[in-house]
Formats: sequence, structure tokens, C-alpha cells
Amino acid sequence: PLKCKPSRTFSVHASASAADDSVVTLLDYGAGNVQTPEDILHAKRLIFPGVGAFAPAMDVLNKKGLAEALCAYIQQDRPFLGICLGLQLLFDSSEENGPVKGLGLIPGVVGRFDSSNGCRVPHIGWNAIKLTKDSEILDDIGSSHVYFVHSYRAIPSEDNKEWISSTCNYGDNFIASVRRGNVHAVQFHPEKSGGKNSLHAVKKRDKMNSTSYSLFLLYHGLVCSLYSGLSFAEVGLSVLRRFLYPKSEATKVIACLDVRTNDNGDLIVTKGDQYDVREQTAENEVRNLGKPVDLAGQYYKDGADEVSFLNITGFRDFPLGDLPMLQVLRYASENCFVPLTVGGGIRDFTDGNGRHYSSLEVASEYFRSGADKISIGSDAVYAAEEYLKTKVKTGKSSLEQISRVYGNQAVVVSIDPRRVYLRDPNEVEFKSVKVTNPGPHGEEYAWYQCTVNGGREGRPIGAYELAKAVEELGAGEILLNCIDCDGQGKGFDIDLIKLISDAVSIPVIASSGAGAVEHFSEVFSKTNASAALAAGIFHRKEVPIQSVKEYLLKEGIEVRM
Ligand code: 1PR
Repeated sequence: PLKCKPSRTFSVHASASAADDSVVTLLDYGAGNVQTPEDILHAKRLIFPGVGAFAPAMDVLNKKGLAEALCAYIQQDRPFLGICLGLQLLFDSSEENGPVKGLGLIPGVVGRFDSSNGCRVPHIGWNAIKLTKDSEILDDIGSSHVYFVHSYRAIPSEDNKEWISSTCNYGDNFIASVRRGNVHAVQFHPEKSGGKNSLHAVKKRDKMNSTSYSLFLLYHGLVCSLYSGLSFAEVGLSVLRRFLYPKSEATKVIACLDVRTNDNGDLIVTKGDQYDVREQTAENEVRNLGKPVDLAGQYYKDGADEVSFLNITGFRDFPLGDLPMLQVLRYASENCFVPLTVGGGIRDFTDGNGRHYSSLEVASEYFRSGADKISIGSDAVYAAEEYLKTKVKTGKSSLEQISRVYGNQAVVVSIDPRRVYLRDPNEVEFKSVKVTNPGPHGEEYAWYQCTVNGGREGRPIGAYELAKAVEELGAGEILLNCIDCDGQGKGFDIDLIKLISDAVSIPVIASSGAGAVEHFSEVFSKTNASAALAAGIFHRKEVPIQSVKEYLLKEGIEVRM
């Protein structure tokens, strides 16, 4: 239900009427939505996902009179579930672009994670939580890890301790959830925390008929239905485990779908060799490896921690004209309860009729269609070049605008570098590394030249310089490809990934070249990558995601099983 297109009110049962207690109101204050304070005051139960950054969210809530209505609703102890920013807004204030005043219902200041203690910020990943009191809605979490994506967090204190129902450790011990009476809020994303799910599983487990099932939903405040279908014994064990052994962060395995239209006009998943996606046949057709929605659903079931869609011809097509891609996202998000990232073509655009679309509008449409994060390629390269040249942050680049409105945790920068060998590191002004495997003429060094337009054009900037610049401009994560390794199955470019993951304090996703389970453990043990992404081996069913995770676990690397 949480993946419904943002709506005012919807029902968990097709037959429910507005007077029915099973009607859930989803508070969506953004995107020109027309919600009013009355919608809140008349809600039977309210879910508040809270999207974007703290300041713009509070601004809208105040301007529309929603803040007052929300406070009244919560103070009356009516059923409420806040998610992520929907938790943070309950506190006194936030340091995000602030200080900014919050709803003031829970004492405390929402502050930024401290990256100086070695943790990457934003915090994007799967962590175990420690229950501190009966939270009712957390007792059914089937997985021992839940998904977080945030740069700011609230800290437990004497003043707010009566609210806290669970905490999590990520450098700091922070508040993972709060509960008082019927009011619940979670910092993590239950709707993205996978688990065996789902409504059906819960229903089956408790042998409920429709009526008692509906009561169950009401009683448990809706969200627990998003969690696993484990037996009570398993649930009990998992709860006990979390009390006793809260774990650290799990590494992530990401499945990537390179999507484009083939010569017949069908949207397909393709996969290139060093970015060349055409078959070496007389027809030279685009390699077709399946349908995007089907594959995404499959990878979710197989245990992928995230799924990425890259619209690889987005640089030349206008994404808002590419309705099938938006539809793919909508359908995929109905069946994938892990985070979805989408990239390709995110930039300002003027169409044939002279109508201008900002990159923010493009990104907003992707978010509305079900994306949790957007990924910017070419446009981030231009923004970084400009920034390095002028040393001025104009605030106008797509990267800056989108991260300002949606928060930097929602903005990934995808880098497409190509290795350029050097005999002497002083031959170029860009950062180079001593490579593990010398070049074709015995060169011992290389720099990594950034490219745009799907690797078609090299730019005068290195991956190292780009990564540092985009971090300063507001990127929350880096997707680090390598054209030389793409589709080769010989392993990730460890030299490159080490260079970049040591240079920035935001999370880095290692990509390109995975061919065996050992390649995943190698990248996690030799570099500071937070996640590893693969495409070809999953599409060709050479290595199942489950085997990758089992191998990592065997090697002592924490994963979400
Ligand atoms: O420049 O903002 O429009 O974004 C375009 C996006 O499309 C970028 O993220 C860019 O990486 C991607 N892209 C463009 N052309 C291609 C291509 O392959 N011809 N795909 C492309 C990039 C690389 C990875 C791939 C990994 C893992 N593909 O996404 O999935 O290399 O593959 P492997 O495990 O099989 O080795 P913009």
C-alpha cells in the first residue's frame, strides 16, 4: 500500500468505505498535492512518509496549515506512522540547512551524522536495530536488518527516552524508532526493508479470514503487514537476537538493469561489453536480456539489496517523453520492496515546443513513479568541471538542486571512467595510481578519465577529481563503473575503487566486472566500497545473488540474508 501513487486517501480493502476504520490516509504534502488540514483531522489512521529535506518539508507543512493539524492529531493519540523524515519532523528542530524548527512533539535536535568517526554519510544501508521497549509494530520484523537512508538522526536523551522504542548504531547510537500509545515513527524504511513480506504471508500465518485480517491490520497499525511471514517461533528468536546481538552494517549486493529501447521500439534490459550493447552479428541488434519489470521482481525475490535501472540512452532521449521507462518504475515498485535507483537523462531540457523542463522536474517525476534515488551521469560531469574551474557553487546544477530538495541521500552520481595508462604520473594533472596490472606497454600508472554520453566522449577530468567535486556539490553516493572492466567478468577494478572510496566520505558502490563470487569478497576486503553492483552474471544466471551472499557470509562479511 505504501507504494501507491501519492494519494490522499486509500483503502486496504477494495470494499471499504470512507467511514470504514481500515481507510488509511497517506499524507503527501509535496508535488502540488492538494491535501488540507481537514484531511488530517478526519483521518482514521495516518501514514506520514515525509519526503525530502527537513526545511522545505516544514515550510510546506506550515504554509498549508498541516503542521498544526498534525500536532493535534498526534496529541489526540490517534493511529499514526511516521517514516524517515516523518519521524524527524516530530522533534524540536533539525540542523539540516538550519537550525529549522520542527513540530516540537519530541524533545531533541535532529543532527547530522559525524563522518569524522569513520562512518560514511549519508548512512545508506541495512542495519540491525536494538529494541528498547515493546513497539508493537517492530515485533514482526522478519529480517534482522532494516533499510536506512539518511544523513541526519536524533540522539537518545533523558528528555526523549520515554518515546524511544529502538535504537541503532552507526558511529553514533541513534533513535531508530519511537512509540507512544498509537503514535509510531521509524527512521528506517519498512516499505523498503524487504523481508519475506507480505500481506498474504501474514494472512496465511495467522489463518485469518478477511474480517479478522482487517482487524489484524487495524490492531497492528498497518506497517507490520509489510514484514515477514516467519513463524512465531522464528519471530521470537529474531527479536531476541536483536536484543542480544545488535549487528553492524551489512554490505549490499545490487542488481543493475541497463535499459533501452531496441530497434523494434521495445524497452528491454541489455548489457554491454565495455559499453557496447550491440551483438557482433550481421544484424548488429541490441542485446536483449529480458524485460525490466520481470527481472527487477526476480532480483528482489533472489535477495538483491537494491535494484538500479539505468536508462542508458537517456542522454539523448528526454526521460519525460519516455513514458515506458516511467511505467517500468511504477510496475517494478509494486513488486520490489527494496530501494530502487533510476538514472539516465537527468538534466534540464527544452522540448521541441520550447517548453523548458528543469532537472528537478525530471527527478520529481522519477520519484513519483517509484524511484527512491536518482542517479546523474553526464550532467554531474559538466557540473563538476564548472565547479572546479570557477570554485563557485552556483546551486543551479541538477545535482545541487535535486539534493537540496530531496536530500543528498537521494542523489547518486554515476561515474563512467576509462583507464588511461601512463609511464609517469606527472604526465597529467589528474590523480593517478600505480596499477596492479601494468598496461600493454608496461606502463605502471594510470589515471581514470571521466566520460559522458554513455562512454562516447572523454572529458578533461579524472574520476578522483570528479568524485571529490560531486561530494562537495551534494552527491550522497557514488556509483563507480569502469568501462574497461564492464561485462568482462574478470573482477572489479580494485585500484580504481580503492582510489575513490578512500577519497570521499560518501558511500561508494563498486561496479563493472563481477564474474564470480570471489570478486565480491575481494572488493569488500580490499577497498572501502559499501556495496557491489553486478549485471551480466545475474542476467545470464551464471551466479545467483543468493550464492554471492552465502559466499560473503562464509568469508565473514556481513550481509542481509
Ligand atoms: O549520462 O545521466 O544520461 O546517465 C546515463 C547512465 O547510463 C549512466 O549511469 C551510465 O553509466 C549508464 N550507461 C550509459 N551507457 C551505458 C552502456 O553500457 N552503453 N551503462 C551505460 C553503464 C554500466 C553498469 C553495468 C556495470 C556492471 N553500465 O551499469 O551495469 O558495468 O556490469 P557487469 O556486472 O556486467 O560488468 P546520464
